Amino acid sequence: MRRCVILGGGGHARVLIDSLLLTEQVELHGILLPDESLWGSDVFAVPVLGGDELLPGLVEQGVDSFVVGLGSIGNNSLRQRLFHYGLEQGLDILSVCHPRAVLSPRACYGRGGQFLPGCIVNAGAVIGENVIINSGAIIEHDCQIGDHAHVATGAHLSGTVIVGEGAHIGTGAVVRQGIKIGQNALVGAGAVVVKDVPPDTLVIGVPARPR
Ligand code: JB2
Repeated sequence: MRRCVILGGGGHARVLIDSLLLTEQVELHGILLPDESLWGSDVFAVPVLGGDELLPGLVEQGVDSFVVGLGSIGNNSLRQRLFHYGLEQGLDILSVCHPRAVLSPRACYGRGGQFLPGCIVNAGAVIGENVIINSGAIIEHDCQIGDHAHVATGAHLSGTVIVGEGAHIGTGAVVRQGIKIGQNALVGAGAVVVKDVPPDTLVIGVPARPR
């Protein structure tokens, strides 16, 4: 059985722990986070051990894997940094797949993907590394989702949408088929995207426009 630490212990980590406990294939050794006032507490009985600096010592104690436990709404750079930090310690990054996620066997999945309750990834999709497909999100056929991107709760991507590395698709957003969302772009909650979104651009509204 894998022995895993979770980096982060807030709202997103609570959902991940729930999924991991349902699969029963991982021993959750502990949580690392920077807020000293929470050290010694727990999340669903998983102990908060201390800060990220503990990680090399935990590896010596037999921890072999990690999960990036933050949602980092609107800015995926911290998730990206923690992904590389864990790998640099020699750990494997675990994927998290809720038993009620629907994942096509004819899609491709990078390391560390997180597939939360009720999400759908359809045939031919290509999902990068360290991607979050949050609860109820739909990734239609042949979409491409770049590394470190986050498709938030209930967002719907129609077929053949391309999402760039580090982009964030907000809660309940809808993206028309064939649209390209640039690297590190941010699509606001509830937006309806009918035109390509350039890199590093925030779009909001219906239809979505740059702000
Ligand atoms: O450098 C760090 C670090 N910075 C913040 N290293 C580690 N290991 N952890 C870090 N954190 C921790 O991330 C904080 O101490 C806290 O435990 C957690 C952030 O929690 P928060 O609840 O603020 O955000 P979240 O990213 O877990 O969840 C947000 O995004 C989800 C997608 C929430 O808005 C959720 O409602 C949402 N579903």
